[in-house]
Amino acid sequence: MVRPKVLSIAASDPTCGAGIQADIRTISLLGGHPLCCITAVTCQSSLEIKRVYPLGAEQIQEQIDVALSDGLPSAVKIGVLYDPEVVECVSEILQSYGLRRIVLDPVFGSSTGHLLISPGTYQKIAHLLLPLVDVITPNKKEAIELLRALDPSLRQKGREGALSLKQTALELKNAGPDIIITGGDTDGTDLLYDGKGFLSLRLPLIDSKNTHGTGCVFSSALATFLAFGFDLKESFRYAKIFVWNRIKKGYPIGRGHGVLGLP
Ligand code: PXL
Repeated sequence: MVRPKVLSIAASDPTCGAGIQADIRTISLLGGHPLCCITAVTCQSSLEIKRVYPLGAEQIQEQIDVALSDGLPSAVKIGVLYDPEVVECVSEILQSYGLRRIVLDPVFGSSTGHLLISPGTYQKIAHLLLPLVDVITPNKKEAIELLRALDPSLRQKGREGALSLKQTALELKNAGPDIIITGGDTDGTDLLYDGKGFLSLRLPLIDSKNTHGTGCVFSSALATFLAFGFDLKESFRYAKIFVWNRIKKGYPIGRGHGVLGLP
């Protein structure tokens, strides 16, 4: 059996609920083979992120160069990119290898409020990376941050609060990629806009504390379905249902947030 390779470029989470470890669990469970490039090492428990040690552009370049010297992945998932230089480096890598089916989860911080990027990074992501990826998976807050990064005058104009989900997606599409705005932190509706039309998917919200890493699992599931050759709408449906079922099977790992059930 051949397993399609999915490259995850993301940060390490020692609790294995989020980040690169969640990506490895998700990609493997869905029948893909994970390739990994670690962009930063976080020190965290279920209660807190204590510290983040970012890796430099050189280390990221070398991890990818060596892993990809043996064959290219069928899809790519990008998570935490800590510094503007790393965003530049990853942008060059995507272009020089001609990588395809690229999913960007534009992580801003953890749900507990710990920043996972340095100042200026979101601007670089917005201007340099968005035009190079196929689809982005922000939640509503990250989507607004991306719009602000693209158009700093948005805040002065006081428009951002008034933007509907559809308007937010339409404006982000101007930067290039298809958009899936995830709504697990609002009403459970995820909205896809691919430049032609909207696809809104809603499943009942699950009342659970065991949701650490949901965004990572969703974006790596989406990349894996794309790697198998499903189109974006199919992959979106499958990834959403997959994540919903995995939240149902979530479990605690300590005194804080628990994780999704990924055997
Ligand atoms: O869910 C965002 C995220 C991504 N990557 C890592 C994380 C988190 C949230 O805590 O720790 C490594």
